[in-house]
Amino acid sequence: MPTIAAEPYAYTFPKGKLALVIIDMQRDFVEPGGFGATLGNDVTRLTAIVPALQRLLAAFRAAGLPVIHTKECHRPDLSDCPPAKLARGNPSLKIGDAGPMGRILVAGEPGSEIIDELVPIAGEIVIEKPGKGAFYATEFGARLEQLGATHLVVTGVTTEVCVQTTMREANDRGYECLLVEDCTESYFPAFKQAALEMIRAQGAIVGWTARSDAVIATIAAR
Ligand code: C5J
Repeated sequence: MPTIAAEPYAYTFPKGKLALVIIDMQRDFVEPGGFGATLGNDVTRLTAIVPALQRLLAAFRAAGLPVIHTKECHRPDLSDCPPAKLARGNPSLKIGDAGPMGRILVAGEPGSEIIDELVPIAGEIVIEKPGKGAFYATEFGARLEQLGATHLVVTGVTTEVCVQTTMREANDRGYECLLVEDCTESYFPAFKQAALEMIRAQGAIVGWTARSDAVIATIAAR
């Protein structure tokens, strides 16, 4: 089986079972004026991963492997946004309010779109999710089953929120997950580091972590 150098030990996957999952690389999280910024975060931290993520995405595309993008966003009438989520954090602009990139975290608005550098191409799956985890109230699980994917290379933002939640949901459903260290980022460096360590602790209790170069080397050699 193909093997990727990873922590806490080598990650193996059967051919034809691997998919790339890119979590929430949306303008609302990485650009000023979006959801991340309204919560008081320094969003510029997140763009550092874009070049590595572009290289990883290109490797999956070149190998003809499936790619799934997710977007955290809500219906325009906010019927899928729990009142608790709407009120949480006392943000300067709430979900659904008009901001510089359209209504905050609402599907179809410019802020909800994936950044230009990583924009999905024809054939790639895009999942709109109302929660932090990609499985909750979406067709993500069904699409993975259709693809026959059992092994997920997970990337995106933010490490300790939507990325980690999705990995935990996937892990409980029996998926083997690998988090790409230089293709995920947090507004809080300490939270990213803690999430990486939590995931791979106790013999990969949630999953593995690896650098993008190691993933690309294995994908390209298949
Ligand atoms: C957050 C996410 N942080 N994509 N969403 O609210 O991690």
